[in-house]
Amino acid sequence: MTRTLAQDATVLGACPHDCPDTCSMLVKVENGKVTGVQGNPAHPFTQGRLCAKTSHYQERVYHPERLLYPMRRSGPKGTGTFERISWDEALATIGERWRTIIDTDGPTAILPYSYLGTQGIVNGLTVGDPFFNKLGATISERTFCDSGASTAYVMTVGPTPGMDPESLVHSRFIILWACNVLSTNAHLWPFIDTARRNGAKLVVIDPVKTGTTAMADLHLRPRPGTDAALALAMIHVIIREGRVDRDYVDRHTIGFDELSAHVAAYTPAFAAAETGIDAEVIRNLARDYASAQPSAIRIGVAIERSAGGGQVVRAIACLPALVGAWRRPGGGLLQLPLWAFPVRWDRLHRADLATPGTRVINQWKLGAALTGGLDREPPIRALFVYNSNPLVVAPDQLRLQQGLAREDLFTVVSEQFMTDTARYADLLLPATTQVEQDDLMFSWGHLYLSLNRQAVPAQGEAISNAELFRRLATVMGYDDPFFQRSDETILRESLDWDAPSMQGITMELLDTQGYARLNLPAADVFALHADGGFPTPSGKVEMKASMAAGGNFVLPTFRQGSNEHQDGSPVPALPTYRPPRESGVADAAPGTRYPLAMMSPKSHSFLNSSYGNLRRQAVREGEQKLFINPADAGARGIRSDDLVRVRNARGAFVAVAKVGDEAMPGVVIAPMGHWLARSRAQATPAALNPTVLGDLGGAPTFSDNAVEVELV
Ligand SMILES: Nc1nc2c(c(=O)[nH]1)N[C@H]1C(S)=C(S)[C@@H](COP(=O)(O)OP(=O)(O)OC[C@H]3O[C@@H](n4cnc5c(=O)[nH]c(N)nc54)[C@H](O)[C@@H]3O)O[C@H]1N2
Ligand SMILES: Nc1nc2c(c(=O)[nH]1)N[C@H]1C(S)=C(S)[C@@H](COP(=O)(O)OP(=O)(O)OC[C@H]3O[C@@H](n4cnc5c(=O)[nH]c(N)nc54)[C@H](O)[C@@H]3O)O[C@H]1N2
Ligand SMILES: [Mo]
Repeated sequence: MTRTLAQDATVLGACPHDCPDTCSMLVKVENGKVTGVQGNPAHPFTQGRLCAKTSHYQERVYHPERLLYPMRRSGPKGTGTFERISWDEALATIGERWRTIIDTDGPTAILPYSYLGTQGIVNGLTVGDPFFNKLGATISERTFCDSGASTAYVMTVGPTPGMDPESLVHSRFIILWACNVLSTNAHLWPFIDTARRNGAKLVVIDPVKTGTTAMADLHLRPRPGTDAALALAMIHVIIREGRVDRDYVDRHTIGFDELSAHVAAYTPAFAAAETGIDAEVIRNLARDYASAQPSAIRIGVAIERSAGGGQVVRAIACLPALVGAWRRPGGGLLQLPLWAFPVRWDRLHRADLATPGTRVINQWKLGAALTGGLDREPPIRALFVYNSNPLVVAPDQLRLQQGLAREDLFTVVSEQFMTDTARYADLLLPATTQVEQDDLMFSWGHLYLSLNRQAVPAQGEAISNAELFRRLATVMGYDDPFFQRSDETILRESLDWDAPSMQGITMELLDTQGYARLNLPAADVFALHADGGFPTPSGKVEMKASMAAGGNFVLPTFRQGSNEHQDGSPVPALPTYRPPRESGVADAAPGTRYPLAMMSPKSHSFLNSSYGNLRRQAVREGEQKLFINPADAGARGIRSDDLVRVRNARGAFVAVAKVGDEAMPGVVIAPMGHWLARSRAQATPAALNPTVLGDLGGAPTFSDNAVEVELV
């Protein structure tokens, strides 16, 4: 179906970004151009507001540096010199180069690389999967975000939406655990605020002082990656002091007796030694959390970013059942309500098109994969990047730069902008923004589907990701009509419209309202597990995880995965503390003995590395900063605004020091998202980040990173 685009209109849209809030947007079109966007006031979660990233989305759309035409490299790799070519030439070149590579090295010499530049069902995570599965390319294992936490969560409570975030208004006690809500999940804040005004207590557990921690009644600052010790000590106290909801535990959990014996060693004193938080504070936290019902825990994605990050979530996921928090609206654990959406990932991803046994490379290992470091045949000869900017978001930046600079590597990048990664492309393909395409959005932070309608024609010769893969399929001669499905068909086929959660939702409703709440209980009565019914093998909360039985468990979702990210150590059936690998540990792994722990959390005005090149946001963020505690700064003769070099064995970058108590002693913070091309020493915090994966789900260990800092 082709729609005529109005010259003047307000079009119902949805934010495309990889963020829990998935805002419903009103896109104002005047004379055929977007002149402004605003949050949809009718949307119960967006509530009429957009954020520091997207409130002027038109500046992204009409930015003078938008990539608008296919281009071919005309200078050395990395310099960003390109000349315009036609789409026909670009596609023919790709076809030719790929066929030659397939003839000599086989299709696994081609590596796709993508993540969530846009999150839509049509153009997002899985858009290229059927094509690359059919091609027989190496499978790129995407464990960028929350796959460690998700694995742990599913092992414990199953793939349940758990809580409705809107039901937080009913909570009496809220713990935000490794979650910087005011920056990364801002539209959740009004619900927390309402709860607080109703008398709820807010605890934030974060090593860093942030805008969010400033709002807390209690801010606890554990050393990064020691959270499991804290959670296990809470369990210890709750059990030892008889604060368990016995009835709930007896009826809806398995493994309580084993857990009870297991946590004997996890005393508050033990946790105090590991986390640096006073034992009495830990006892009181456990008491208040248990007694103030309903109590809620919101975990951030950052919770998974250390060697034992998966086990942190295993321990935390046991807590709500222990105290019976699931009984009432406003109680339980809030992770990813994404599990509520009946998306037909199998249909989108088409694993059935892949040859069984196809090589898998984890995305965190791109630097090694391109430089022969994985020692696997055939070497990667072609890289195809879309929806991602690995040079800034992936670790091992130095090696990655070397790999991308390889003259014999044929790199294609589909982008909206000349990102750091794009500068290394042989061919650049222009991509549309959200106002130039249709898409359907699920959410990982609330329970509404949103429909995004194209508002204006595509700029220049930019095309959507879905169109890109239709064209590539034609070039490669794939005549299965599946590869030519229209956006509208993909959109309609991607949901299970017969699912109970979709009852009452139609395309027509989405088209007129822009969004629709899944057919689930209203927030006021949302207590899915008041009477158990967890989607685990036992139907209960598995404190002792049956899915750990084989010593290995891989999340069965849309995330392409393999077993290869497991580090070989068995997955313990009971939540078990695993100390950080590098940060703050005396017996750290060899080559990792640096005195300070570095974290690189999200920046308020950037969306991962997106918006790093937009003036409004770049001005707000300023230069790359490094927050450092006065004790650590003093010992190194560093004062605020001094330039410092942050280094470890993997690399170094330069930042402006900010001395203060935002950072706790022994911990430094380098917010992520700044672009390499705008950095001082051609490096960003990713240069220091380890490629070591966490204990579950191939999670990154970016909060488990030891460094040294010195004056430049
Ligand atoms: N403004 C903005 N919003 C975003 C994004 C963005 O880039 N910018 N990115 C989006 C994406 S992709 C994601 S995944 C989410 C992430 O959302 P969050 O998980 O909230 O993001 P972070 O800022 O990485 O981390 C949150 C907090 O966790 C703390 N933290 C880090 N490691 C640990 C630890 O080991 N223990 C504890 N207790 N705390 C720790 C950090 O200090 C930080 O303040 O945000 C989304 N929203
Ligand atoms: N140091 C550090 N590193 C991290 C994290 C961290 O907290 N610290 N967080 C990790 C996490 S949680 C995540 S989710 C990842 C995020 O990693 P990515 O998903 O790679 O995030 P972005 O940096 O936003 O890069 C997305 C790119 O896609 C482009 N894009 C947007 N829309 C489209 C489109 O429609 N088509 C095409 N072809 N391109 C498009 C954007 O211009 C942008 O350059 O980063 C991870 N890396
Ligand atoms: Mo993420």
